[in-house]
Amino acid sequence: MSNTIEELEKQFQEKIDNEIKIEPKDWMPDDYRKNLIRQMSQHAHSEVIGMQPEGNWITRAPSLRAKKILLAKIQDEAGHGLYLYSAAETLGVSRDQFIQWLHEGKAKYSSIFNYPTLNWADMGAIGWLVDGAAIVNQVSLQKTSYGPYARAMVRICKEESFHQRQGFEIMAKMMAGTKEQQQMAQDALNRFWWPSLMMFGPHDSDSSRSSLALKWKIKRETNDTLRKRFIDKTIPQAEFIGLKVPDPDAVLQPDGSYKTGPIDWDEFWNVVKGNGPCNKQRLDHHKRAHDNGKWVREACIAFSEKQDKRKVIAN
Ligand code: FAQ
Repeated sequence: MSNTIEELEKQFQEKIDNEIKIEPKDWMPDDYRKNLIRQMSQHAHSEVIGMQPEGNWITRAPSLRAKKILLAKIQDEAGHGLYLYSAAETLGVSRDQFIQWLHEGKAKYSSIFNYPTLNWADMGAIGWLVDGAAIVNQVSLQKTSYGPYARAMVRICKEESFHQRQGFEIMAKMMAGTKEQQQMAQDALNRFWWPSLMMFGPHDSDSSRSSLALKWKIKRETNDTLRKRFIDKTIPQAEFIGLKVPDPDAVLQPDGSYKTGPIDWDEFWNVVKGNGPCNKQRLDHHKRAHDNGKWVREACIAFSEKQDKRKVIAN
């Protein structure tokens, strides 16, 4: 006798409550699948669009060493996008569909990548702050309830922590340099601090997706909890190399954590709605690259079909 929806939902929630991973062929509620498709594809798009602000600086890196490291880092981000698209495809949506939703503006990517990178210090700020924020979020997501997403996160976190350190190294080097280099580092922190805090999403009270995502353990911790963890880790790092976060209200409390000032949520929603400084540029660039890569995709498919035919003949 087949199970009723209520029974299936109950069994599903029991698995989640008992920390048993949900795998692609398992039964899952439609809304669980939809929420995962949305979050995982947005996460994948963020990794890929996130290559653009840094890609802009490969040809202008100040040394061969810096160029090699930046190239490797950006290549890693492409890999993260690929793991995440593959993991998201296990939910029954094709890669082409994900890209189409991105191009039509139906899928989002992280707000942070709509800010421009003006000079080399911004490479330091992105690695240190943006990858630093991404890690805090992704370490938590290693325990997400969907198996393929959790496993992708484990690998991504290992690489992301190297990225964070390379960014901090750039900032530390600049702070040990000339007055002008120190000013550039401080200016980069001033511009990227608040957008990095916005990466964690709206306050918990305004986070429409959180309650179901937490019940289903897609998200393991709230936006504000993760944001606070990032703030408490990062302010001492800034101070250690002589930088100051651009928040006049930031105060160290007796328990070792920081009280901070208000985030400009109007700016956040404006960027999320497509009106940030680089939204149009980022999406146009992605569309152009996708169109230019059409012949490569076609050639790959033609090659794999040819290989398949050869196998059939050989057998
Ligand atoms: N930007 O209800 P919530 C990286 C949207 S990876 C744009 O709180 P949720 C690596 C949200 O989609 C960075 N939109 O939503 C790297 C929702 O809209 P919707 C990416 C945002 O999903 C480094 C609405 O606001 N990481 O950086 C943002 O429960 C360097 C309401 O929000 C991930 O994607 C935002 N910041 O929580 C690469 C991690 N925040 O869809 C290159 C996985 C919120 O209903 C270089 N994602 N929104 O229309 C998550 O953990 C969650 O999706 C959150 C948002 C925490 C981002």
